[in-house]
Amino acid sequence: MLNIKSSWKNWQLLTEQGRHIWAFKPTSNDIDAHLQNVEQITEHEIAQFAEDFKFDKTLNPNSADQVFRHRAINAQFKEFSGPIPQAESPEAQKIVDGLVKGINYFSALQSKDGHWPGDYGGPLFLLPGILIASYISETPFPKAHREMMKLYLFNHQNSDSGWGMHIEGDSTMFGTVMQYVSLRILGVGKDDERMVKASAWIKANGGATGIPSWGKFYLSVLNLYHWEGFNSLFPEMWLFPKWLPVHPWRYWCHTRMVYLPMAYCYAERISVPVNDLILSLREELYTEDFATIDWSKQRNALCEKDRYTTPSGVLKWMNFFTNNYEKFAWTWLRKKAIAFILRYLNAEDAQTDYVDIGPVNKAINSICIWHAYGKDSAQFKKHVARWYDYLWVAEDGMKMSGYNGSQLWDVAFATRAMLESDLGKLFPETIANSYRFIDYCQIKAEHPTHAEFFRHPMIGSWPFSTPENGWPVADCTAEGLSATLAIHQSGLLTPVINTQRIEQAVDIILSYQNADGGWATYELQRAPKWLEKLNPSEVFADIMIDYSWTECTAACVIALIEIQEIYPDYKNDKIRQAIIAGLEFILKQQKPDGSWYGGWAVCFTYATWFAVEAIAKSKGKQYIEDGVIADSTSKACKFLVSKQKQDGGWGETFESCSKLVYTEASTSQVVNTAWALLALMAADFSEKRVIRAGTDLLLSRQTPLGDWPQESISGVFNYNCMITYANYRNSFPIWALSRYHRQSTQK
Ligand code: LAN
Repeated sequence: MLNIKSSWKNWQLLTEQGRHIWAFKPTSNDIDAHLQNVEQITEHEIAQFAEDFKFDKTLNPNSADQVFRHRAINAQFKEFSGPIPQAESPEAQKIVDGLVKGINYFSALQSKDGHWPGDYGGPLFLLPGILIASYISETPFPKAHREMMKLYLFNHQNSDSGWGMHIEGDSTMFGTVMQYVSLRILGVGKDDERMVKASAWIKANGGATGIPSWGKFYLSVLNLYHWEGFNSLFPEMWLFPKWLPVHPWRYWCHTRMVYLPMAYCYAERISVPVNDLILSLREELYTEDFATIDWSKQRNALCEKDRYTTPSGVLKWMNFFTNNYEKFAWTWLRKKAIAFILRYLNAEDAQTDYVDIGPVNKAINSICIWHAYGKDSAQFKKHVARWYDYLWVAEDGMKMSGYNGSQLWDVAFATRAMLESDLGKLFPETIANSYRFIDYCQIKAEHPTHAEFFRHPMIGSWPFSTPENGWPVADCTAEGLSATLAIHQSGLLTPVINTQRIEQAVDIILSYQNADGGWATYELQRAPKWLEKLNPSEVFADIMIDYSWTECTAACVIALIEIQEIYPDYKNDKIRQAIIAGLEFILKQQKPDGSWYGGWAVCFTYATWFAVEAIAKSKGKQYIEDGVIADSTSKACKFLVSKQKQDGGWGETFESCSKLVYTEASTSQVVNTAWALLALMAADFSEKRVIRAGTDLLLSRQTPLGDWPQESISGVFNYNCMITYANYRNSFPIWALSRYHRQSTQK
């Protein structure tokens, strides 16, 4: 049906309870069995890769997940066979047809275990990390993988020959040096024309001494930079008393879990032995002779193209102290710190079944574990097996995902989107599969080492990806709960998630509320905001503590309001208070122009949808005054209407996130359009033609099978790095159409 290039057929996605592994010509569908086999590949097949993974970044740097989707569609797609409900008018019928087609198409992408696999690439500093881990440990990826990685890296080279932090970004020193080194590790020669130009880009921009600190870290491990030129990570800080506001247990968990293994590598001054490749790279990356570089002067050197935040005076002062401390660090104290860090690393690996919290600590933990226990250790082998969980194949090659997937998150949105109108009930099998997955993902036990290593309680919570990852997230719990309630309310199946489990989820959500009334991501805000002054990364903002966010708060408030509707007797007062404080937090975040800034997707349309959804849902329930609700939502609608494009749609670029001002895309984007529409409909916006223009745009972009095109990148983290959410192009248009259908048939 869909045209599949021959190499695309050879790459198959194996899935098991949310875990995904891309396998080249697998002989078995069993993931563990497959990982035992070294893939065989011929020269001819390699040559074919170059043909089949040709990708033109200048058309759109975002791949459309065709390798996965085309196979799934050809294998599983069936035209909708049931009778399509008849609407009252031809105009209404168009919505019904588009919606049924959209859900039918999306259902064909669902895997047997109930989730929606999808591309979660975008950042360009992740694959280099895992390649460096494989290089230092002499554990190369199979040839087929290596070839695909090369293609990916070259496919994302910008026209100025450099690379960005992420696929849509302008070239930076971080992006360029990391991809350059990765390609050299993968065996590309320095004389390859593309490499010659990339090396020239690096030198023209001052050379690799100006790479940001995370790059300085990786280069030091590779012996391409000197640890002396790296600000001390002061490993002893892990031995601080817990009450100190600067103790790292208080950091945002991602920051904590990245600086932990970095501190181990720093304390051990890990670096690969010099060899021909390293010697050559030392010449390819710098404008001056490597031997004469004054390393201590490079600690704060930074290429201006990379700068996003500027280190504070407090941080500089602290660096002065810790860098000097290195000169006379007490051996016994350092040993004690290293021992603690290693125990913590092992605990994180065990708690996550070696998935780890994310792609960065996954790579660096692998390096530490290899260093501590060796290549043949059971621990290191378990790490290696999980490297594959993070790899993804699309028509632009093989990339590293920003997580081990977005499984639970996507299932929750897809399910809620489908069930928003009655038409979702035409797909009972899809819903039943989703429910099985949601049931499977809810976390049912604490880890034995949970309290010792600063973990927030998690029984009853949902993670973003899979239960193995095992890091509960506040808003993922809320989405998991809302999806569960939507399924229970649909009456399509007999509930297995019982009242006790629902109450556990509610309790977890309550336990996550911050003193400011908002909800953060994985944990409570554990330290004051001034800790941000110690942010050592020049490329990310607001990473030191877990902040309350509009979207996370809105998701939690929405789930709690639903709980009050369905389980009015459960902790009624407490939940009521939580909802009120949450709503007040959201109202406080509204900008004078009526919009909200979104921290986890692009951008104002995303957070405005979440906020309006929560506020509008509270209408008539006496949590806050109805007048306040009306003011806020009408301002939000005014904002959205002011951003509607001529063609009826909305479109934002990623620069909305990094620049903090609404930045209009040149064309409408289906995902932004869907968010804007969901907000307007939630607010019951009276000018229906505004809404109809938006739904018409969605329908006009729908493909004959029921898909939508992959347009610009939708996700973001830490303001400055973008991330792909491949399933958003289906779940949100479906959701917007469902809501339109529901509202127009209700009245
Ligand atoms: C995610 C993905 C999901 C996201 C939402 C649930 C959407 C959000 O509402 C809360 C925050 C959360 C859980 C989130 C946090 C940061 C993550 C984990 C990511 C964007 C995926 C990748 C990113 C992680 C930090 C990437 C590694 C980079 C570092 C700077 C460590």
